[in-house]
Formats: sequence, C-alpha cells, structure tokens
Amino acid sequence: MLTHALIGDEGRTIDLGWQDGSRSRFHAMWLRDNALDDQTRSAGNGQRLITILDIPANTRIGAASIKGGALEVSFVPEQKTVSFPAAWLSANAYDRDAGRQPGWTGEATVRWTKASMQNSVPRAGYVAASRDRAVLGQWLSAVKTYGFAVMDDLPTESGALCKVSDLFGYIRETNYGRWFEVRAEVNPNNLAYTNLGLQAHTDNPYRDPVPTLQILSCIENTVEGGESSVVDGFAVAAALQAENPEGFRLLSSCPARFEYAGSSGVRLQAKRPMIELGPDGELICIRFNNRSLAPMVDVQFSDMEAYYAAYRRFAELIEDPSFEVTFKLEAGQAFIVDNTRVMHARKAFSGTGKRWLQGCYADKDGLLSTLAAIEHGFKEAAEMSGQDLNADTIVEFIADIFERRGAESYLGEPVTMSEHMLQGAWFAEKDGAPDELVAAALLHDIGHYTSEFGTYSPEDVEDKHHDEAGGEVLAPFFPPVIVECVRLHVAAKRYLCATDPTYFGRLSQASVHTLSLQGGPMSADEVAEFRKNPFHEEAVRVRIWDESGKIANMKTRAFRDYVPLLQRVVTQFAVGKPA
Ligand code: OGA
Ligand code: NM2
Ligand code: ZN
Repeated sequence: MLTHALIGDEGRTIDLGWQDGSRSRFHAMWLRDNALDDQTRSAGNGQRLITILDIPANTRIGAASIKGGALEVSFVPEQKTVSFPAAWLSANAYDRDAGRQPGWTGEATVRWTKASMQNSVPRAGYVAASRDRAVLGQWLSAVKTYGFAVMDDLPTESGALCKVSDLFGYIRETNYGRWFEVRAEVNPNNLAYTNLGLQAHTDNPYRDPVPTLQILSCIENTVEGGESSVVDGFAVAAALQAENPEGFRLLSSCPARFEYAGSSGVRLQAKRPMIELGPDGELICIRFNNRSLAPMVDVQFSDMEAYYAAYRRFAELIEDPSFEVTFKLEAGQAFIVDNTRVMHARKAFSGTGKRWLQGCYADKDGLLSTLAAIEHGFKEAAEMSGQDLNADTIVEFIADIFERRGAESYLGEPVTMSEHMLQGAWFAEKDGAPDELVAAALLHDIGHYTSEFGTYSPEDVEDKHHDEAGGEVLAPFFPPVIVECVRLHVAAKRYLCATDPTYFGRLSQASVHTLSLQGGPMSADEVAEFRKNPFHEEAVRVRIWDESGKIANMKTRAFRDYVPLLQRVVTQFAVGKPA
C-alpha cells in the first residue's frame, strides 16, 4: 500500500512512502523508461518499443498521485501520463543500501557441506519429472538453489542423458560432441577417459563462455571404486574468504589461464579467474581444474607466492571431506551440476567390471527460464482471482466459468463454447473412454478462459496459445494425462493431418483455417517428437472427439453432470501426490 508520493528535485525524482513506514525513491528518467503502457512496451511480447533516445533528456515528473493502489505519473515535456501498480513498484524498487561484501550471493543460493547435504541429496525420478510439472519444478529449483541434483529411473541406454536436458533446455555441443562417452580408453585424449581418480574440478574452464551445466549419466557401473562426489565451490570459497581474505582477493582478482590441446585441431584457451566476481562483487563462477590449468602469467611477481599459497589452501579445502558429498552412480542414474559452482570428482576404479558413463554440457539460462515459467504458471493458478484454489474448490471454480461464459460463441462453428466441450465429452463417453479422457475432452478448451485464472497484471506479457495456457492452469490440480491431452490438442490436429490421409477431410472450415495459423501439418521431425510424449495416443483420441463436437443443436449432458467425475480425478490426483 502506497501512502504518499512526493515529487522532489524539481521533478527529477519521486519519494514514495509505504504503509510500513519505508520509503523508496525513483528517478523520473527511470520511471519513464520503464513505463508499462502499450506505447512503451508491446502488449503482445512485453518488449520495449522505444529507445533511450526517444525519451527527452530533460524528462521530469510534472504531477503524481496515488489512485486505487497505483501511482499515476505525468511526465513533462512529453505530457504523458502512465500508471504503475504499487506491487510492481515494490518489486522493482532500487533505493536500498549497496552494502554487500565481495563474494555475496543472492537468496536463491544456499551453500552446503557434507553435514547438511549428504543425507538429503535432491533427486527425482525421470518418469515423474517428465509427466508432472510440479516434480520437474522442484528438481530444477534444487539445481538453482544447491547447484546439483540426481535423477533416477532413466533408461539404461546410450543417449539417455539427452532426455534429462530435454526436460529443461538444450545441449551445448562442443569438440567432445553432443555428448561423450566417459570410460577407460587405450589412448585417452583426456585423463577423463582413464581409470584414474579425478580431483574435484569444474569442466572445461578453457572454454569461454564456460558450459554452465554438466550432466553425467550412468549406463553401467560394476567396477570397484568409481564413486562420484560433488563439492559446493561457493561454500569452499566462503570458507577461504573467512580464513584468508587476501587469498580470496587474489584468486578473485587475478586472471588464471586454462587450456586444452589434447586432440588434434583443438587449442582451447581462456583467461579467467579461479573465483569470479561480477561487477557488483557477486560470486558468479568457480573455475578449478588441475588438468587444464596453464602457466599463470597475469599474477604480479610480487603476488605470486601469496597467490600460490591461496590456490593451495583453496585446493586443501576442496579436498576436505567435510565439504564432499559422495554417491555411486548406478545404471539408470544421472546427476547434473551447475558447472559454475559445484565441482565434481570421481574415485579411481579397478580393472574388473565395467564403468560406462556418458556426459554432456548444457546451459543454465534455459534451465532457469523453464523453472521460472513453471513457477509463474503455478503462481498464476494459485492467485486465481484471489480465490483459494485447491482440490476441494477447483471443480466448482471451473463449473462457474462454464456457467457464466459457456454461451460464448466458438468462433466460426455452429456451436457455443460449452456445447463444443460438452459434445467432446459426450463422444468420449460413447467410446467408453476412462474418466481422465472424458475430463480431458470436456476441458480441452479451458485455455480460452485463462484470464479467469489470474488477476490481470501489466507484467503479463505472454501471448499464450490456448492449448498451452489450458494445460498450465490445470496442471496443479489434474493428473498429467489430462494436462497433456489439453496441452497437445492443437499439436494432435497437426499430427493427425500429417499421419492420417483421411483426417484433413474431416476438419471443419474454421479448423482448416486455424490449421495454417497453427503451423500446418507436422513435419517428420515434429511427428517423431510428438510420438515421444508418453500421452500422445490419448491426446490423439481427445483430438478426434474434439473434432466431432461441432454439431448444431445436439443434445448432451449438462456440465453439472460431470462434476462428480471431475471431482474423482482431482481427488485421486491430490491423494496420490506427495505433500
Ligand atoms: C570428467 C569427469 C567423472 C566420472 O570426465 O571430467 O569428471 O565420474 N568424469 O568419470
Ligand atoms: N571431457 C570428459 O574439462 C575437462 O577437460 C574435463 C571433459 C573430456 C569431456 C573432461
Ligand atoms: Zn569432469
């Protein structure tokens, strides 16, 4: 809640007061640049439409007032009036003390040691993570918070590690390939490919930019030894800083050199510190790899002794068992590390048995983006018009939307929205479909009503497609098979058009028209990708009922008749879900 707004500094700043007595000042120029109106930002994608040069250099606040939980500001000389929601101002306030020590990290980072982590290693099953966005969200969130996580239940086949990166983003291909085999070889081009133990390290510090994630998966591990361990480089760096601030300063301010020239045609080199701080002192990256450290030539002669002492102490701390979390990867398990933070090691292993791992690199921006999108979806669902939505209230909430808005027309078809969805459910029932698929057919177009599921916010810049939007709002309450059928109902049409020669002929005129907007029939690659979805067959069935549900004046059940069925699937899902 805003309590006051005082223009200061001849309109160059404004001083806002909050209910709790705190204040935040903003600059006129900053507010103008960040205006939320659709002349300044595209309503569709949220991108800024103007440049700094479109804003007069002498921009001032001419008038300001608080109106209904928002700040209204008029800028001169533009004579432009815009409104900033209080929640937006509070979330974006920048008027606070700098006061952070070098080596700080944000709240999202939690440092760990063996004592805090060995018995609570973050993990998820692959099948659960691929079907349930909540499980995936928790797993990704652990990677963000702790810098590593284990994944269980992968297929024990070559390439399975790509399934892990597919969950959140993209593989970073390098000279080692899209992925690489990690097993003992006769003429290894890297000590990785021997049975030697490997000191805890980050991978590829000789690359710039460094790969920010590494996935290591296990197909077979029947050797003696060969355990994996991980060490929180941020925890070790903090320990070093506490006992030897000058050493920390040297490792973070002098560039080290890294290189790799182990195979022909490759001479990778990078000049970066072992402990990297951002421009504001934030701890952003650890690079530590004895195998590829090159001669250090950027440390002053007078600093070199102290630099080496600090490097040695850093290494001692890294080797200290109290920082190390150990596990032995079994066939079908993988782990992911934030390669800018968490170091990984392996113990030496014997010649008997077989150890076959595969590794790949990927990047954290994609992982964090996927996590943020999942969290945003859940938040939106939770905030639904201020209602407390849960397994007991969601069905009534949806019934209410149907009743209020079902009569809206279904564009280009001779039926209303609710007739269309009820017909789909009816055809599903007639085919003897299980409850889940009847529910999916009934709810498949719920994405046209997602504005009901959250308060409109000017930060909402996505122009979501109704299929994805529908899947997103249902995900917290309905089982994955329903969520996926809803999410894929447009894709299923494109799939059927590509794979069933008779299907196109069955499309209504309006559906033919939208098909081209939706990308036309799928390509062969898209078809292969679609078939990878564990629910693709169900999604196709739902699509066929969807297509049938466009009959004028057909008699169906009422939405109310489906409430018990919907409640059954919601309750079953809620009961089956871990707390
Ligand atoms: C590596 C590596 C781990 C392992 O190759 O860089 O860390 O368990 N390997 O073999
Ligand atoms: N491999 C496994 O960074 C490194 O050189 C560690 C990387 C060869 C891709 C090994
Ligand atoms: Zn490695």
